[in-house]
Amino acid sequence: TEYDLIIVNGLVVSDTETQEWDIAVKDEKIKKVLPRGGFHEVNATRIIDAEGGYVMPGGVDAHVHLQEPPLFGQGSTADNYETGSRSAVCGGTTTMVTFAPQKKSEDSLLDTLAATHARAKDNCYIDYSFHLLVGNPSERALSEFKTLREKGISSLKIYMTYEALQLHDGQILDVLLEARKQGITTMIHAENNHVINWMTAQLEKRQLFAPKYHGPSHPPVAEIEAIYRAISLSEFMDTPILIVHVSTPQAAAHIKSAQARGLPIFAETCPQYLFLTKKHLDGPGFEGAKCVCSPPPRESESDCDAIWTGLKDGTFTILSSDHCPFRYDDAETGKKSSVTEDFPLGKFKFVPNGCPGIETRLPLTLSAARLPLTKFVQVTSTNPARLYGLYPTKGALFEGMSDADINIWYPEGKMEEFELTNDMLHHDVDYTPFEGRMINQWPRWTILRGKVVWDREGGGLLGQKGYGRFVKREASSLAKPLREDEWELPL
Ligand code: DUC
Ligand code: ZN
Ligand code: ZN
Ligand code: ZN
Repeated sequence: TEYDLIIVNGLVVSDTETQEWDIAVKDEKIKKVLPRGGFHEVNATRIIDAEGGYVMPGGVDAHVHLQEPPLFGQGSTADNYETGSRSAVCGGTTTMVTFAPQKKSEDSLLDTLAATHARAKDNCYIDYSFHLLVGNPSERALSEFKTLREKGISSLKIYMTYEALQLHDGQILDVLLEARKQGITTMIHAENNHVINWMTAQLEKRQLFAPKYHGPSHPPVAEIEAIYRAISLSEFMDTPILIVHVSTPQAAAHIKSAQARGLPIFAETCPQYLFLTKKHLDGPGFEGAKCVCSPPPRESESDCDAIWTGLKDGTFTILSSDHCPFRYDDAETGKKSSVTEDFPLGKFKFVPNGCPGIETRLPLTLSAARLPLTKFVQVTSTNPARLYGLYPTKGALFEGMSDADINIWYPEGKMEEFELTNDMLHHDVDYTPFEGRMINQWPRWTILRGKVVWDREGGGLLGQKGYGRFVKREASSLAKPLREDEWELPL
């Protein structure tokens, strides 16, 4: 037959427009796109009738923690490459960029990359790449940036907080300078570790240990100051950065004004900061631990509103999950790791920071109906692909160029509103922080390189572990230094 698959009667949404197009797929690629009805009487192995539902490029989740050792409090992350990517595909994400974590005690980033490849290989349901997490910017590590680029890794992440990972400002400058030379984009977790430690000590002195005190231990100023500092260091080095998981309106304002000055400052936010507030950290007993992430959910709905506004106005380039799952009850002991007899509500400082969310990112956000559809596609697929050198193979549906990674949603009004519960999800985690929310969208079909890997009405998960492959990335097509010449010491 002429095509492997034709998708008809869809409303095709790209990052810029919505059109009544039909799409033909051949050999894993988008082969041809024609106005509705254009493939009438054309041969195809399979035809899917979208019945007026949205047809969008598959989700790209550029912030995912899988199979990581304890770095953010007690305990390792719950999902491995198999369960994490399985959860992703069941929620419409077809490409993920996870972290390859280099510990402070390790010297070589190439060793870190090789070890992470081994964890992912033959285990993924979706396509994947890695951001190298630089825990130790040794001379050796810095000298390896060039080889990383050659191996298809065009982004790094660094932390300004967490004892296990924190880099000081001089080390950050070392990383930014070498990243600039090699055309690498640097992601920064920006929170002030000294402020967090000081607040934690103040709270403990007052015998305040419950999960909800995670909130006050990470006050807005810790984020606002560190983000302003990160922007300052980026401007000094003329090196593009992406600030991950921004949660406060004031930090968003710093980012917006830097962007208005023309600086290559990019920012990310996550569903946690759109949907959760401090009241979710204040559940009965230890329940609040389910919403412990860093930065924490903020004060009120008006903070969430400001983050939605930042997505709409372009302050935030991407919306990622920051899927960083930990089990609520330990799988082996059935116990909560930081709860003891002396501390029946646990100690917030030991609760590992992070929430699961790789499967719920797209359905929750689309169901909220607070973004124009084109903006939704931009921040969840097209922009992460552009920012991290995957475009237009990923993040678009261009004839001859793009992989056939496609989500087909239910037609407007066809899906009854339903309650999201953890037992619907496919991760290896015993809760979701979004339990009980009413939603009205879920991908009906998800297609990865031409193969139907999720069919909600026809068996659910159809993809296979090992079908997902490593994608070599190019340099970012968004993030570039302002000046083209080499950085010179200002004298
Ligand atoms: N924040 C989280 O919530 N989890 C992982 C690490 C982080 O910075
Ligand atoms: Zn310091
Ligand atoms: Zn982080
Ligand atoms: Zn993270």
